[in-house]
Amino acid sequence: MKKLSFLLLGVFFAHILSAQNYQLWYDKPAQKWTDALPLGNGRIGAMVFANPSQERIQFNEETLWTGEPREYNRKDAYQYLGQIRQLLQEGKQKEAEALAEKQFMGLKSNEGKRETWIADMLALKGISGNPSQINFDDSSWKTMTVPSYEGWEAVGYEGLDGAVWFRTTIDIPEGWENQTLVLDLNRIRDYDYTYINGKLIGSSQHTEGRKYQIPANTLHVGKNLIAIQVLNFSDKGGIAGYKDTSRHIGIYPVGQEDKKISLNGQWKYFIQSDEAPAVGKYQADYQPFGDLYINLLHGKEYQNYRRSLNLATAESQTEYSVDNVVFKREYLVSQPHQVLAVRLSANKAHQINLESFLTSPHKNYSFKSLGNNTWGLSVKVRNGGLFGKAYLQIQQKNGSVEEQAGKIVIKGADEVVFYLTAATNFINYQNISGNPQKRCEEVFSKLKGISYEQIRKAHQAEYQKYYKRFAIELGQDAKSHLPTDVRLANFGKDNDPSFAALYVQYGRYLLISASRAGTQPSNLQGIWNDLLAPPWGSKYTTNINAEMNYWPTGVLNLIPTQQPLIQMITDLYKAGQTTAKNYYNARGWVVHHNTDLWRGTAPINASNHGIWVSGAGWLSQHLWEHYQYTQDKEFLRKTAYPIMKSASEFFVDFLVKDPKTGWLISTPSNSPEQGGLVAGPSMDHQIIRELYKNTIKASQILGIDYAFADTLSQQYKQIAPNQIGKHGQLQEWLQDLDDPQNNHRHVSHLWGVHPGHDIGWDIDSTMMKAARQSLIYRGDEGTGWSLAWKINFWARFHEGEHALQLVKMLLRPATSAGGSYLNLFDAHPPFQIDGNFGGAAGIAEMLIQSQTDIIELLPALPKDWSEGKVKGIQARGGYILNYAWKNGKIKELSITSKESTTCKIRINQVVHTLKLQSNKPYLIEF
Ligand code: FUC
Repeated sequence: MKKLSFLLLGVFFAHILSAQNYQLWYDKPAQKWTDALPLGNGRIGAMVFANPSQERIQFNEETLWTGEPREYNRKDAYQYLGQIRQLLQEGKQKEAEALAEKQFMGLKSNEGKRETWIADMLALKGISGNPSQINFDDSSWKTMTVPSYEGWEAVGYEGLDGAVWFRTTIDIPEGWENQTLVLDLNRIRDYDYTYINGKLIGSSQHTEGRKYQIPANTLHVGKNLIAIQVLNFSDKGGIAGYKDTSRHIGIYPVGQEDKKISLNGQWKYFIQSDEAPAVGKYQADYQPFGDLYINLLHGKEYQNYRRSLNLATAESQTEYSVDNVVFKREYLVSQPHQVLAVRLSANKAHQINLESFLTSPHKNYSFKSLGNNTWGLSVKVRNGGLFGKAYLQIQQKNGSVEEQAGKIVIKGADEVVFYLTAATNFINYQNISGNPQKRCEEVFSKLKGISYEQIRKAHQAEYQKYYKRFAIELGQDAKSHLPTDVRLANFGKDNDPSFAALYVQYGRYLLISASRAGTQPSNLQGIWNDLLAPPWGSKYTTNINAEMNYWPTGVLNLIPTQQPLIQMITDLYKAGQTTAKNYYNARGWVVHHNTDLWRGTAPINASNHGIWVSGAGWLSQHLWEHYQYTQDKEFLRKTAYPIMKSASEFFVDFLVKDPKTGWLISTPSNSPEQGGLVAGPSMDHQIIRELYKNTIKASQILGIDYAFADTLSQQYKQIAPNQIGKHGQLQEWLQDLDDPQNNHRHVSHLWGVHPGHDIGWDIDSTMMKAARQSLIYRGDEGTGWSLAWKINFWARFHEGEHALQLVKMLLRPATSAGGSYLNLFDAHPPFQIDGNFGGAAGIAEMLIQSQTDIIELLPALPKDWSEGKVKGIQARGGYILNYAWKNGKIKELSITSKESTTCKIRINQVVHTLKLQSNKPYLIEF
């Protein structure tokens, strides 16, 4: 090793930044939402479909959710804690869960009057005649495709909850009249009243498994009428049939399913009511806002199509030609100017002719002109207190703008720029008295006299403040001439390391776009959501997903994007104190397995997985990590420590002594999200140990609270330790219950390997081996986020080839198993953004680790990545590193420390001790 001159190294790394031109690009427009390209400024999110004749930009404003500030906690839940614990200790899990379900869950939002509404629907309110009867005239009814597994949402009825009648006919063949027949409808959401030839033959309130025996003499040879009244209260509705769409719904003689006459097809339908009574919900859902449509009035045939997203500039672009005119669209969402901007231009004058309008999936919306080339979209969510406004303004060069039949019509323009902003009445989780109109007006008043180019420049400068902190190259960039969907399809078989580098930068891009200072944290879908009933409410799941979203922040040099998470933790620290008191009569704060915009902290969903007590412990780790990477003592003193201390106080009060082992255990709780309600899941103990360890260290650094730190040290030693079970595995539970066949997506008991550091090669290699064995039993397959987590585990085991195998599984085209959609959004499936962030962080974990007191360079490098460079990668302790490697060996390295210190670093298998001066790069060549 020799020291290198700064100049040389500068030259060496200079090109890595300039050469970085990571783009997602395609040679065809988006068909599906998950083909569209995402843009965002942390607050406004946009999905660009880029169809030549009809541009659709679906957009979000991150504070539009259902719900409103309300009480989420049961006041007296604590009274039942002792009984629940006792039942668990006696091995009566089901009884404990039943009691907890009744007395220990959070409070739901108000229910509507379901009985009255059902009675009205059954009495045929809102309908003339009786659709169940043969002689009913349905000639004016429309048709719908039946079944639709994803609900009538999937066939054009987004947001519909209510009562819908369906009618169809079936021809019964000769010989079936005397047989017992089965009507197989399988899944209907939620209730059905099913009639054949006017006679009620079945009704069920269970979603799954409808198979009705048809009474004799109900059907006759020839044409028969089937009429079904479906009542749906929330989420997906209608006749859903089978998930395996090759299985049809239909009728068959008992025992002869192979003779089934299919009922799949177009059915007549009529919406009797779209006002289903509200369903009580534990937590709220993130909502879509609206869609900007721009219909281009040019020929339909196009050539030379290309749409792209440039990660270095956070801009999307579409180009194509129609009748020898080249059309171009540029799109960005600006943080400094708080607008989505779309510029349309052409290479010939007067070519832009279009119609445009805003629309929304919310039932309650309106779109109207506000004068001065400005239009407004108003939306109001159905279940809750939030409403929003989006303002659209148009600037054009030449041509004319007018409004015709509710559409903006532009003729003969050379160039058109659309500016869109949006806001809601949300101020914070306790206050919804904001004025969205005023917020939109303020944004637009700041656009006066400013050109698109100025907005673009300011946008790039602001975005690049974050993006350019880090750069990466893996191998040669040999495949970027291929469209992204082709690279995705080939990644598993090709050696395309540069695609993994692009994926890292895409993860950083998504995080910057979803999480800027002053905004809400990235939720399950970042800020991108087109559904009124998104999967898992598109909220914050704290038993892995919310945390995974922020794994890249330290190592990939995006600390500023953590601010929204830190703000949410600060809110939860307040909200969670009430829950700690009401449920556990404990000091401190607690968060169970989910939270939402309203900072719900009480248990939700069901007692078998909703009562998981370690959310605050895990979230507190992010505060400590923030300090680790920044060495910001003010942050530690003012923000992190009080919250960490309070989280620790909760566990000091909450942990109980297990009468059998004498250890301190966490009870009641759960090992997410399996095994039911238990006493003492390993994950909890790992999280609590880590929390205590970090809180003790923080108190030492700050020189405060020694007595409290001492209490934590005493308890630390008594917490149930990690244990190795009979299969050589790390036990997931206090008892040796693990099933080696269990391939559940959660791998919670390995929390101590990653993201925690309760288990490690440096701590106890026997325990590390047991953890590795558990991961082998669990298998590689999993949902998107599970694959991403496993990259991180294999990196921590120092097994680069296995980690790469998981990278390849995450970067495979989405199927019913986890992977990636065409726009490289992570597929759980469905879309869930955590895998993008966990995957990017996992790749970083293969290139650097710093959870021990030695920084490890290239700890899990696979052979295919034998050459590469990183610039601006971070290590705990306040270090920023640039390094390059060839043949798997570090060649050049520069390391800068925030403080003057001595640092240990493993380079090419050798540990070096470096004396560093604050902010002075230390340069080495090998
Ligand atoms: C947990 C996971 C699911 C999903 C959901 C958002 O419930 O078990 O897989 O990620 O969160």
